[in-house]
Amino acid sequence: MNKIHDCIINRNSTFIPVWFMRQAGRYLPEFRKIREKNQNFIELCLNPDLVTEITLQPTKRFDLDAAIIFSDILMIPHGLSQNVNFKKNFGPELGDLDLDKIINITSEHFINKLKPVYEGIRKVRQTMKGDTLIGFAGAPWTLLVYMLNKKSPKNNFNINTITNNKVFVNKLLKKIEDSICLHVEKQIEAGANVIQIFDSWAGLLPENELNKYCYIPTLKVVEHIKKLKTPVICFPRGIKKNYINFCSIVKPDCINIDYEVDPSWIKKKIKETTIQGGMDPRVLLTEKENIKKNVEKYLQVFSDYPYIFNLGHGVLPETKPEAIEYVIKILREFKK
Ligand code: 1CP
Repeated sequence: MNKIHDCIINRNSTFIPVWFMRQAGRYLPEFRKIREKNQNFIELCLNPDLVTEITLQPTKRFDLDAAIIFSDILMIPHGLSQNVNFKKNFGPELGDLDLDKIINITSEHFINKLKPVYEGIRKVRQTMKGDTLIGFAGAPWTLLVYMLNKKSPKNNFNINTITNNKVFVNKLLKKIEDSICLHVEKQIEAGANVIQIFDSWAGLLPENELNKYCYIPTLKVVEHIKKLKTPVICFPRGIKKNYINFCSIVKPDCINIDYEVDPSWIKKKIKETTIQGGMDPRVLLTEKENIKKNVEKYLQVFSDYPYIFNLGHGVLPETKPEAIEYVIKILREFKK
């Protein structure tokens, strides 16, 4: 049985399914081994055999209810022919952006460049049978930020570079929206049966720009995914009380909350959307007693509400795999 579908679509709250954002990756020794031998990250994401192996690594170790395809949100700029490079201890570095060139990239060209991603999904699906396989994409705003800023906005980002270039930005945003729709459609066709949209930098937007850059562009993507009869989870990280507006405008099937959101508060405010995540990933770096206390807090709050256990952001690289195992143990043994 597909427990994630049951929780999102049938709103069954008797069972709490679990998976972790960034569950396949840097904190797993078996991932690091593969990564050492494959220095080019984009090429790794375009190797269907290794994508299959890495995607399945956490499902072999842990009792998880979903796998998420091993890929990256920056595969879309790569598909649009913007150079993407991952530098050690620096993060992503993107090349110059030629708007005319990007606007003229055809669907065929884009799909052709990302074909190995879809091939990887097909291969994972063959092994997973009917289980949940999550496909994903960055939200339009977050991709716009990376494509224009050309590196992580973590340390330096000036919103004016975006709002001062309206004509340019509107054209690029439209191309990004269309590319996301195409990319998720291809993932679904290949076997992804849930889609998550990561808006990791939604929190950089001032409140008066949320509608234009976050809600409306994401709504277009969500409506497209709903037409494909596939459940969609949205993660507009860092928008604080605006999670409520986000849900009433965008209407995703499921909302992932970050660790700044009070779980009891959002449960009271949201009626129709399944909730996912929330716990601070830094909790996993602390002692067992504290992990238990925090996991049980979320399980208690959501004991009578459709909820998928996950974190309020991705698993940190310094997390011990035993911490993940411990969370799942607490969850499976939890009595309401
Ligand atoms: O070994 C390495 O150096 C590569 C590290 C790495 C990994 C393992 C990157 C580079 N991406 C990934 C995989 C990845 N990225 C997944 C795999 C599936 C899984 O969850 O297990 C997913 C879902 C992502 C999504 C992603 N990439 C997001 C959204 C989620 C989030 O964390 O906010 C973002 C913002 C990215 C960009 C990116 N890719 C990689 C890094 C280090 C970053 C972040 C850079 C920054 O700080 O801005």
